[in-house]
Amino acid sequence: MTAAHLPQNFLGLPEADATYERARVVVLPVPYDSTASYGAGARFGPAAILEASRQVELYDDELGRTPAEVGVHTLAPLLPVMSGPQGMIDAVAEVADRCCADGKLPLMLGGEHSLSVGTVRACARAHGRLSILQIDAHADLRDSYEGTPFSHACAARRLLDFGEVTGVGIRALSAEEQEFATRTGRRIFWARDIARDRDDRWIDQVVAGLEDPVYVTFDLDGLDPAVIPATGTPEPGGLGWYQALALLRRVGESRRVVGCDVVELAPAPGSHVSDFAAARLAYKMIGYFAR
Ligand SMILES: [Mn+2]
Repeated sequence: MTAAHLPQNFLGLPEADATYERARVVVLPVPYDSTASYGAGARFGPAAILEASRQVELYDDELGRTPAEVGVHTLAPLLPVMSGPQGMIDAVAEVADRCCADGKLPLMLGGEHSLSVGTVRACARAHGRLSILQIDAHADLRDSYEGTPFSHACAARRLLDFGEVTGVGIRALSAEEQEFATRTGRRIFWARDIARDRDDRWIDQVVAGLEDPVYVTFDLDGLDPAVIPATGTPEPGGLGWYQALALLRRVGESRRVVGCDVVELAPAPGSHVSDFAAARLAYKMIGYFAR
């Protein structure tokens, strides 16, 4: 059997086990990166994650169960909207609206970070004001960037319309973003502070500041690039693999997560390290959030 004949869904599940009707989680691949400012290629992220996900072990040794049993359906990749990022965000929101209305947990695979505005908007419409947890190297608090308020560099600023945003792993921002963050009292857990916190007390502090319902947006550059080197705008430092998992697990155990995303994988030819880690992370999120 060639790759083309294997199921194209997340985790390569048999189609009968991956129907929309019985799924608790709906995976929404969005291959789009029109506002990328440095390394483009996030448009290839969803396909790389889906491909790598076939190699992910379905049994989770940490949780002692098989998270895929909650039902995981994968939608067809969303076609790019040529009118620009705002139109693309609207298209994401429309699909995510349906998932929320049907009681599903949407898991969006980007694609650039601006797409999170679409899933967050849908989750806020369905569930009310959100606590948004943003794992990211970048504050993404610019009001506008390269002529558009819907750039990836403005993602967190746009998310503020739908609830409080807590940034984790942040280690790159402009003076204007710093000023805005200080003036408006943004909750930011700096990567440099997390690195010095040997007891991981920051995790308690992050979770304490989150109120139900919660949305988790995971920009992969929030992780140390030693874990996932293939992102459009890598930054040294950042969360280790087990630090990230510990945070996500605690959030899932103590809060109600209504939606999530994994964005900004820009696959590097010749290496599957990042693709596989991103797929594994997305499956970990299913295990922690969809119970
Ligand atoms: Mn980022």
